[in-house]
Amino acid sequence: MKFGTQCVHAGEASDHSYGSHITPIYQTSTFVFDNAEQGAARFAGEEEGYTYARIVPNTPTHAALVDKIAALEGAETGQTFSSGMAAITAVALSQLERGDHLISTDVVYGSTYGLFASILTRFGIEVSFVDTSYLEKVRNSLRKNTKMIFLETPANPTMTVCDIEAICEIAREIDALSVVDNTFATPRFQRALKLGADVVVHSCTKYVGGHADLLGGVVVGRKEFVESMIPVVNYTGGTMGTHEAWLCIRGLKTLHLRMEKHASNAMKVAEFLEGRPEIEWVRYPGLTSHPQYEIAKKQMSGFGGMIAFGIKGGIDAGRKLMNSVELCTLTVSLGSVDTLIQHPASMTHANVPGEVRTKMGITNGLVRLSVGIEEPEDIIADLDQALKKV
Ligand code: LCS
Repeated sequence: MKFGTQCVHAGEASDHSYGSHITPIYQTSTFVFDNAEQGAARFAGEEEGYTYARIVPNTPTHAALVDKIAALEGAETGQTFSSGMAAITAVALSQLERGDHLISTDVVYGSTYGLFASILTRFGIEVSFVDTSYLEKVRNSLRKNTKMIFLETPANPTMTVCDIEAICEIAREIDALSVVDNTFATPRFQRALKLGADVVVHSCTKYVGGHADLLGGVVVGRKEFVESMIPVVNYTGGTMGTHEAWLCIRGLKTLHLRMEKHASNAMKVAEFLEGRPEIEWVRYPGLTSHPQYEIAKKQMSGFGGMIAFGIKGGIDAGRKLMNSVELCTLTVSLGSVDTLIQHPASMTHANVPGEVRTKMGITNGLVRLSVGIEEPEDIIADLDQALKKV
């Protein structure tokens, strides 16, 4: 099946007891056993089936979502979580231990930075933040104990792109696990597993859900890898809500259509911004001016809906712009059907120390746009009227 058909059909689990067309919401915390022997067999892992909604495989609604997203990413299987951060935490806690070394893209979502820099290090895990857009910097940061390379591409919020195929090859050479946060690109535009990654993570809060009405996360990869996460999944309990799982299934049915519109709108908005005298620079992977345009073109089949830009006059001008938009919404998060604008240095990445932010290129003048699926003329008209007030 082609991608768009998979979005609509993959994983759908109609209920035979009543003949429901759509995958039902199994809004139950626990499952009834036919007899005591069956309960024991399920807990012993001798019989497949459901036991308790925190315990893998959670509920049939969760299982249907796993099947759908695994199909879209080309993975064997996966696991859902209560948020993107719960998903990343489970990957790290299940694979790393004291004395191991983690290499992470230096520009990552603020909470991912926080998890790696201030929580994993407390448990004796060494962490290096590396500008993964330079292969030699990745090679130079390898250690004997490097166990995982975590990539975020395009990176939040600078839109820096790194070469997934080349870095996963480096990871394979040293037997380290490669993990790609595919939240920005989605499987519509970037198939990280095909490019050689072992594991893909998503914040489902963004394009997977697609409507800014849920929190969720997912991890996909080989069956053996996903099974290796089960103790951490079951014992830490970052379980996705059943209603959220159902909303994600519903969201994914239109992922292909939404992503195509997000991307075509973003290209138009990026070109508009690049032509404006008030704007200092624009970073969108689809612009030839993007420093890693060639890599983006090689590994992405579309460039997504996220744009970063710098405005002349720095943060004061940026604040004026954000306070003057009328159609665009001033809020964090991303990947919703509506256009969102925010200031990473004081919002999504406020927890990253100032000097680290500056090194990452998250300047005080950087403004981030999550371009929605409205008509592009209206988004551009709103930015135009707001820029005139700056
Ligand atoms: N990975 C990326 C690339 C993200 O952008 C985010 C959240 C996460 C993981 C974590 O996902 P969550 O736990 O929120 O589901 N990014 C956000 C942002 O840029 N604004 O608000 C949240």
